[in-house]
Amino acid sequence: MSSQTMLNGEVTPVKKSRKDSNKVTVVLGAQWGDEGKGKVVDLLAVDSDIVCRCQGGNNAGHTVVVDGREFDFHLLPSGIINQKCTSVIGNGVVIHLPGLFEELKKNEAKGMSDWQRRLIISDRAHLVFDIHQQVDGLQEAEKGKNSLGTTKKGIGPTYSSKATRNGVRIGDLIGDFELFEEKFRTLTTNYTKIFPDIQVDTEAELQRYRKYAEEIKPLVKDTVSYLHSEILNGKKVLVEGANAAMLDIDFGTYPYVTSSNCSIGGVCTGLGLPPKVIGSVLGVVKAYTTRVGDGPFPTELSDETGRLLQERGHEVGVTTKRVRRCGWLDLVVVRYTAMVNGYTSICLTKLDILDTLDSIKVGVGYKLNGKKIDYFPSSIKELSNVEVEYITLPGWNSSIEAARTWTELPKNAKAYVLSIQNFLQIPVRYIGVGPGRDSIIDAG
Ligand code: 2SA
Ligand code: GDP
Ligand code: MG
Repeated sequence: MSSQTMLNGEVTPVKKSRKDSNKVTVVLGAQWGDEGKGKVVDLLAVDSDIVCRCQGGNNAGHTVVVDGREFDFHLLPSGIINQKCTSVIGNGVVIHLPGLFEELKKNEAKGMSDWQRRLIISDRAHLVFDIHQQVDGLQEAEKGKNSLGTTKKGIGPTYSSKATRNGVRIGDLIGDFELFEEKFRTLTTNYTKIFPDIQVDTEAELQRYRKYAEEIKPLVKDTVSYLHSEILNGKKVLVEGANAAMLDIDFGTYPYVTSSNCSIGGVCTGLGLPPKVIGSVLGVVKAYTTRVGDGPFPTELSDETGRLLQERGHEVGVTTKRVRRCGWLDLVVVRYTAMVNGYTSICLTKLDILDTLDSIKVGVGYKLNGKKIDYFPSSIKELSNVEVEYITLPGWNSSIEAARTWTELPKNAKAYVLSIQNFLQIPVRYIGVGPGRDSIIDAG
């Protein structure tokens, strides 16, 4: 029993729920994305009842490998293949319905069944229309050499529509269709005024969306109340962050970012969860760094080692098939994102990709104009000009793919992990040694 003082001064006892200790687990990308969040979510889904996406759209590409079969998820939470989990697409997500249905069909063909019973979509989530995707492409083309390297999935334009209050939500689609039609026509009229080259067959789109409305209706819920009551009922909730902190619209390398909050704040706003229900925050860190798209990347390697990481790591965009830029692990970046996200533990992925290196560098500090800096630059110009201070660690020159316990790792691999843990002062809980579901060490 706890107590609470009421305004009139009387003390009223407040019943403490038995389930007040039931906390939500969050998985977040700690670099520029593609750290291997999908695989970790798939692993943690085993002990979860509900897996949620809170932001982003089908720009994301999350890979899960089960018994040698590869699944790629874009809008669907990676927990969807777990038969006992309910998957929630939260209010903060932007949904391209043709893309969602295509993704469902593709995964059904790979053996994912019974998803209708396990998928819930927020009525507050915004819709990405084809017109948003066209605008994304046109805006990128207009920027020319200053383009951002977006996925052209319409993410930026849709979040813009949301912010300017011209957006159309799932709830509009399944509600009064006349109102939906009005909103859709306003959106397309506005866009065709700004971009006369846009191709849109409004009548055909409306017809298509009338069909989608029927298909989507059984899946739509007020996910805010749903999640609150399920948490109170003791259900275990897992949140899968998409993209990553360095792509966060506020904390990332703006403007070379995506258009949502991919850090911890996006979990609260994208699902309607109060901070007090959040328990562990797992930061997923790749053992080196990659970035797809434009923007500064202080530890980037444009040499043989960069190519080796790209090839050994199969570093290719899951959504766009673009080759990812590769470089050394940058702990200045991870320390900064740890500050924003408050990781309670780290999952270090793709350590196996470093197996063949004689020595490995890790970025541990930045200098500007010869002087060490103790902040993470917000200016692109500054970040592009930092001089990275590295430490060099010896490689282990052997395969760690078969290791399943901490003790099975070679001495130098352990030293690499420990130096990351010491620098960040955050426990490294999991270590990825291969793409498969089982290729992970739980260091406890
Ligand atoms: P957008 O499309 O507006 O979100 O693009 C803005 C920037 O965000 C980057 N971005 C990503 N970076 C890494 N991975 C992402 N998902 C896919 C993947 C990417 C792909 O898993 O590989 O296939 O290319 C992702 N999504 C967005 C993007 O590159 C821009 O820099
Ligand atoms: P996400 O966007 O963070 O979910 O990551 P992606 O799926 O875009 O990219 C991560 C890639 O690395 C995928 O191809 C995964 O199958 C693979 N992967 C994840 N963890 C490991 C690991 O520990 N070792 C190896 N070799 N591959 C991994
Ligand atoms: Mg990805």
